[in-house]
Amino acid sequence: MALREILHYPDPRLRTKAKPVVAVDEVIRTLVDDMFETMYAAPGIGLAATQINVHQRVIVVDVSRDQDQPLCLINPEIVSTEGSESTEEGCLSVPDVFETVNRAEAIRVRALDRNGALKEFDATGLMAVCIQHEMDHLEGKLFVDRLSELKRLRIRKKFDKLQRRAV
Ligand code: GNR
Ligand code: NI
Repeated sequence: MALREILHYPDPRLRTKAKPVVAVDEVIRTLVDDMFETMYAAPGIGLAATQINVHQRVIVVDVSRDQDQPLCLINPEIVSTEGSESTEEGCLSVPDVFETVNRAEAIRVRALDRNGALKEFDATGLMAVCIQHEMDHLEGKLFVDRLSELKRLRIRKKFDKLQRRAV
């Protein structure tokens, strides 16, 4: 297992659209293991492969309090949604920014597991929020894209400033 480096906003690689996984093989299982290690170390409740510069449709999630309920979703799809809810979100790729985002309240998800078996299940609460947040990453989308123009500009300025200071 290995820790992988997490890309930070406004890195243009975070804008890459991920490709479907063609075969759930040992290479993918190693990727999944590394993603869990990286997510738990951060620590975070979810991670998309996009964030470690791997542009394949793989996400990992663990919203349990004790961080002992790992969930790996390969080629995830949202087959239906219900309601809407606002939750304060953060992102490992956008450090120290927390803003309220509106998303579907309940979702039905279809995905392959780490053995390549097709699963379908319902998610609500933080699990639903996190899966939608991770699936956005696979499209090259960040939670800041879902904020008002004013808030997004403010965040962009802050990171541009930080980056200028780093050079
Ligand atoms: O660790 C994370 N916490 C979080 C909190 C509220 C809504 C979404 C998230 S996901 C985030 C980890 C991350 O950036 N995943 O892409
Ligand atoms: Ni994120």
